[in-house]
Amino acid sequence: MSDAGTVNEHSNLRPEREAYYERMAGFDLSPLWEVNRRLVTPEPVIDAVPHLWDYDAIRSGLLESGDLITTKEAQRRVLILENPGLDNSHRIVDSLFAGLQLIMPGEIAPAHRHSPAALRFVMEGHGAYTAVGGERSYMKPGDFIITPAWAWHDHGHDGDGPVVWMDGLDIPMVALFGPLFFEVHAEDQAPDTVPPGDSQARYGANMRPVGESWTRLESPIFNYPYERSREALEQLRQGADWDKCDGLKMQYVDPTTGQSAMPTISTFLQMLPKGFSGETWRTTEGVVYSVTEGSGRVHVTKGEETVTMNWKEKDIFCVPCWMPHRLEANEDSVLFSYSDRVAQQKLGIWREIKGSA
Ligand code: 1HN
Repeated sequence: MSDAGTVNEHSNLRPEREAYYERMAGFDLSPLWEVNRRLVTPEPVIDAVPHLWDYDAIRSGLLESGDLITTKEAQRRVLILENPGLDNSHRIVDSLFAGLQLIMPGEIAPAHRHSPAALRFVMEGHGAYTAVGGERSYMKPGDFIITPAWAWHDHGHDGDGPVVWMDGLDIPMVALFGPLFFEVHAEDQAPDTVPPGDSQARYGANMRPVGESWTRLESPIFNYPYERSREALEQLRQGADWDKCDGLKMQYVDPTTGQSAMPTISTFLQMLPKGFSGETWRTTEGVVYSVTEGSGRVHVTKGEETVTMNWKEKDIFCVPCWMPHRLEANEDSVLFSYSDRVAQQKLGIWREIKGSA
């Protein structure tokens, strides 16, 4: 691999080289030495920008979609969170999709399955359920729910008032490799084959059935209720040694392995105490934050520029790959987040720098 210096030294050969490149292009070949600096950059070059979606500002527009299209017609009534730097490519950060989904009382979002995996994080409302792999689970604000790749799932709502959740999917990762598959179920609702609460009872009580060897890639728990995760944070804060960047940050895990609850998406819940002023952190993962409680600020540096985004309950914001950022909290705050950390770790490419180093 020659470097740019070598190219310059022989710049008198420019016309011959250009002619050569053109000839080789005819054979679908191109010279690495002309593109290597752009192909493998010394540091990440990221088009995605840090951005915040103000829930109060978008909520009425989201609810309006309920009058414009039914869940039956839409299949899923979702507004996609488009990163302003990524050209409407349906990504919130390079590797992840995010959307806000609305379901109204009496509606059914019909059963289907797809190769991308999904997570739900419930924003508001009561009475909606999701059925995953034949088991129904009612969704409450703050609950984190997994829909594994290629699992049948449908949603319904037999309560009152709108229910909204955030959808997080690994669509861009799957699209990069190619194997996007989608299939609609013959019936609107896949048959209930497992009694509600079954997976919690089997795997969510610090026990597991004897004699079973689990072979799935994702956690057998598919609903992580907020009240339990929140209670854990509340208990831990008593003796917490707060992380200087993250406050008190917990990762959702598969109880049978201790590994990430999902194979491609890492998921976290963290508490920042009132007055928290975090140190700078940078990581190669793209992160999506959803504010569960409280308010504060995040300062994110992209290139020469630092932006400050003020967040409050239900806002969603993203921090793309390798952008130094730090969190501050005005009051006791809780943040849910998801990222591509576990996928990067499996590929051996994940990095982080914590503190001012
Ligand atoms: C999907 O199936 C759901 O099942 C939500 O609720 C968002 C975004 C893209 C493709 C499929 C759902 C989706 C999706």
